[in-house]
Amino acid sequence: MTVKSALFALLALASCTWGDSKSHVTSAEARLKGAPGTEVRGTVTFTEVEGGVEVVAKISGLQPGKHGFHIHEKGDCTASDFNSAGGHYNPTNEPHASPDVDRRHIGDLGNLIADEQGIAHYHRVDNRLELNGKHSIIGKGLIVHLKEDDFVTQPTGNAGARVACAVIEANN
Ligand SMILES: [Cu+2]
Ligand SMILES: [Zn+2]
Repeated sequence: MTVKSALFALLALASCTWGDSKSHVTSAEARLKGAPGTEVRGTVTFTEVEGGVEVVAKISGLQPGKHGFHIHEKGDCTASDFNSAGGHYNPTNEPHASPDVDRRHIGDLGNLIADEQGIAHYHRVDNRLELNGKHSIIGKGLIVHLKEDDFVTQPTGNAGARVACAVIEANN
């Protein structure tokens, strides 16, 4: 075990021991529901790893091309247009941006890229996502958009309609 991984394990343990009585969440899942008239489906997993949270997704039924992919502030997919999920998850009050810059919404995950068959694979280890603590993503919404996130337009990235929605649920 390296010093870094030992420290990570200790920190993870400490945040459980000293936090509330609930167990420390180490993974979560979001099962997407497509908007009416679409066939979008897929599962997204979130796993705590050294350096952040690993996000893995395989999503089908998309139009070929790029689709904005964000965590939104409310885990509520009840409205048919999924506007019930609110805006991008942004508890640190930062501008909308690419996931690869420091100042961004915590929920900014960039774009899914669907192939000619409408299937998108996504993999990222993200250093801003957390499964525990006050900025936890558990219980938040996950949205796939019709259009590409331009990383510039505030506060949405101009990604258009919401074609799929999920609630991020802890596995443990
Ligand atoms: Cu969004
Ligand atoms: Zn954003």
